[in-house]
Amino acid sequence: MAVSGRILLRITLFTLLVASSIAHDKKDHDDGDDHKAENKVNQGVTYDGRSVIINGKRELLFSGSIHYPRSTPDTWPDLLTKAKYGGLNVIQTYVFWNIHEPIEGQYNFEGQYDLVKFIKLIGEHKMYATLRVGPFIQAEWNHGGLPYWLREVRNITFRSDNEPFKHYMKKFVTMIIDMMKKEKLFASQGGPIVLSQIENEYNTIQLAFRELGDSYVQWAGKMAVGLNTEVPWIMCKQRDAPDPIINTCNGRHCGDTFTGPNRRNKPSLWTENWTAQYRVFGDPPSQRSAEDLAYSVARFFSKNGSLVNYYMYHGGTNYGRTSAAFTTTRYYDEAPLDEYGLQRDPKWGHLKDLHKALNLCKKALLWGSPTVQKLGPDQEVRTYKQPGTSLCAAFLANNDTQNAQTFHFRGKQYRLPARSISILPDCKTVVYNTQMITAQHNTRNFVRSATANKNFNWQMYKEYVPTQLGSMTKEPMELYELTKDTTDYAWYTTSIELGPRDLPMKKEIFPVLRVASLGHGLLAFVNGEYIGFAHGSKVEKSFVFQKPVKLKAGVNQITLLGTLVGLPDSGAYMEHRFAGPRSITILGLNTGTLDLSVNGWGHQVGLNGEKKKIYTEKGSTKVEWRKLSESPALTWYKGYFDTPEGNNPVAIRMTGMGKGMVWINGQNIGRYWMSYLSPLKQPSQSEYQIPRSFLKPTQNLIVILEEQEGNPKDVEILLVNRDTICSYVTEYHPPSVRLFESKGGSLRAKVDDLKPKAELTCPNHKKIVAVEFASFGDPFGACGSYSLGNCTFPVSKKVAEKFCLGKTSCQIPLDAEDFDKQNDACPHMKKALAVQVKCAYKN
Ligand SMILES: *[C@@H]1O[C@H](CO)[C@@H](O)[C@H](O)[C@H]1NC(C)=O
Ligand SMILES: *[C@@H]1O[C@H](CO)[C@@H](O)[C@H](O)[C@H]1NC(C)=O
Ligand SMILES: *[C@@H]1O[C@H](CO)[C@@H](O)[C@H](O)[C@H]1NC(C)=O
Ligand SMILES: *[C@@H]1O[C@H](CO)[C@@H](O)[C@H](O)[C@H]1NC(C)=O
Ligand SMILES: CC(=O)N[C@H]1CO[C@H](CO)[C@@H](O)[C@@H]1O
Repeated sequence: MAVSGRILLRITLFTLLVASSIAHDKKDHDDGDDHKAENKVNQGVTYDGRSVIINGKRELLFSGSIHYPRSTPDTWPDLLTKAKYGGLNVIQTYVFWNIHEPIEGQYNFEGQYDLVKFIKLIGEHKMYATLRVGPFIQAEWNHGGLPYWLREVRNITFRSDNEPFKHYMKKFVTMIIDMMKKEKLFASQGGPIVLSQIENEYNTIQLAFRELGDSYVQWAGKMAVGLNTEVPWIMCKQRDAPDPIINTCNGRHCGDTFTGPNRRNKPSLWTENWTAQYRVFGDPPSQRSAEDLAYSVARFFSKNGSLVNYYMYHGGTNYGRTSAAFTTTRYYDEAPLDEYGLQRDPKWGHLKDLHKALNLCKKALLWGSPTVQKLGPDQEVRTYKQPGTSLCAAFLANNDTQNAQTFHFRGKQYRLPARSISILPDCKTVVYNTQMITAQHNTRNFVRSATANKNFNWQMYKEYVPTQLGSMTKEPMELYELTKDTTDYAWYTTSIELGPRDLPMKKEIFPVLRVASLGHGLLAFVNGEYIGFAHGSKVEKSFVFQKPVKLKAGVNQITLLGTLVGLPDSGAYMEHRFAGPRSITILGLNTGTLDLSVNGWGHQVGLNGEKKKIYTEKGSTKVEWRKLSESPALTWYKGYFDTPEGNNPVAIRMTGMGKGMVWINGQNIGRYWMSYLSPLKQPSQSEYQIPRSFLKPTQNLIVILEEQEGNPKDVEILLVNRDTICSYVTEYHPPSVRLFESKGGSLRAKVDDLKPKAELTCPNHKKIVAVEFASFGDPFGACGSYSLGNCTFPVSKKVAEKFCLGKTSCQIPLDAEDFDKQNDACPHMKKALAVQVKCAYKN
């Protein structure tokens, strides 16, 4: 141990930690993370200006958001294992009030909603948990997590100093905290929960409530602290978080945008670091590169940060009707674990390496003192040193977005790519650069299942379109209030009597039906006949439907189907949002414009198919299904399929469909929307996850409700894998951080290992069955689509095959003799090696 006696005196408090983490270092090999959280916490949790303190020790916390209702319980252990292996020691989740208490006083904590089981599993995986109770959570979740019934409480104003709201908020928060305490889940009781959050990004709406906003924050803080959890509370995006609550940062670049804790004795914590951007229907895919994410996190930790949380680490799926208005069913698919729970590389691997690099700096970071030195207009070095010891860690930052830069630091020269940070856990050795990925890459494949697509035997049932309904009011009723979040659909009917002289004379001129709606979508029918569909968007929920219609002399029935795609989840006064048809007129009649807005409207909540639950085996017998023929609007389709072969995740691609919902064996897998194209002229989401736990071996019932004129004949069931893996490494690359160990502040690694090499590992112990591409020279492109550059060693593929074929994991050193260096076609060029292989189970 290289720690001198003098330091031991200075830091007696921390010697235990130094000793224990060195003990950890010894056994670390491949996953080498020296921060295996000992989840047995018995001295509780506190904090100081540097970090959260668990069991009396400062900690670097690498946290990821995984939301229990966005995956099925059978997959939780796998997700948590992958998170832990990715170097996380904390899992953060919201608590979703509206699924737990859908009807006032009626609770549901079963299955996917089993919060206690999820938190316990986090503990069993030896990780900590952050519980974001909210109870307002936003989270692109239906109604931001607030139950619909809360809207109907007299005189309620959400999220303000309002007695009815405070009453229900306190009641729910207290119930959740009591439930956690009863199960001994707080760290103070030996459980995994080390932090809890009250409210959520309140600063963004606080001004709207003036002094009632300020007093609400004070009240919420006091109420939370009064629950005596003995672990710290946090408020994200809350400058004025009352003591002792820690204000934390949410955003993309908290290292540069966060103004810091509001007290010197509070640590700098980053509770939401967006791993991408959530998607709404109509959006193109979202990207956030592994390099950019790594840069922001390295920056934050170089500036006193001690906790980062990836929002999301696994996004998962918004099953059923759980997503907020217009949000896609897939959630943060671009996270380190994709929608299907598969490792998205290089994001997953590059962050794993980053965590390892930061952990190698842990002692210097947590007990050293920081200095900053400018080395140029866009270059600086941040160093953490403990005087009189060898502890020293440095972060070299090149903020020039265009050019690589050369640094001189402590007598050595370092070259940094544009906009990158290098991490030197001993102030000498670069073990990681945010821009140079040594982790492998992969691409996702959707493969048509051989078993499942054999014979769906599709049948159809056309939903009944009512023309005259009771429950009359003068004006059409507001749609949220009408549906009360029990369905996405409500019918509106009215009728008008026209004389022959009201109608246009010429045959080819039609009157126009015009409906101004507050959202979200609308189907119009005249005399039972489908006229068309229109919808709003996330940004502008209201829209105008306008279509020529055939009217007849006599009584005409106008029928509208108002549709919703989730309640809103953000902003002030959420209880005062409205949707549905507002102003209905018929233009182009001889008598002029006819206003039907106060014509007297009948209503019906929900579709007949929903009422009869025809998406279940039992309910499906209650209507008469026909053979697939034409595809009219608003039709149900029913078929059967056998469970896809193997054990890869399963998806359904909704080719040929418009908009609607899918049920598998009676369970709603979410809303699909193929007809809403992104600016790339493609659906925002074409594949929809089918959890394996919803399936039985054969004869799975699939029921689709299609609102538009889709036809399911081209729908297909797919198996999802990431079995195409790649490596791209240059001669500039730092050695893989995974090879290093730390011994009391100094680094250790085998010298042989320090040379750059391509490293590949198949998922799930599969084997490399083919080398699909290999070039040592100047290859370019991305995993799945590499191309040869101007210079390549012809033996590249043979070399890759020699090192990798038949193996689960392989390494190809860039200086391998097999490359036949005598015949170097481009001797003066710094070269790269790109390899792409295919993994499979070998029989
Ligand atoms: C609702 O608010 C109004 C105006 O503030 C007040 O007069 C009334 O008593 C309140 N009703 C209830 C049930 O609290
Ligand atoms: C980090 O903490 C040190 C010591 O408390 C302080 O002097 C310094 O300003 C902090 N740096 C940043 C970027 O917050
Ligand atoms: C890098 O540039 C950004 C944007 O100009 C700035 O906010 C940040 O402080 C800079 N960081 C460094 C290390 O110079
Ligand atoms: C190949 O060489 C040409 C001419 O020097 C150059 O323009 C091109 O960018 C090079 N291609 C690659 C992939 O480096
Ligand atoms: C940019 C971004 O993704 N922002 C999202 C971060 O996560 C919260 C979830 O609480 C969303 O509300 C933000 O829109």
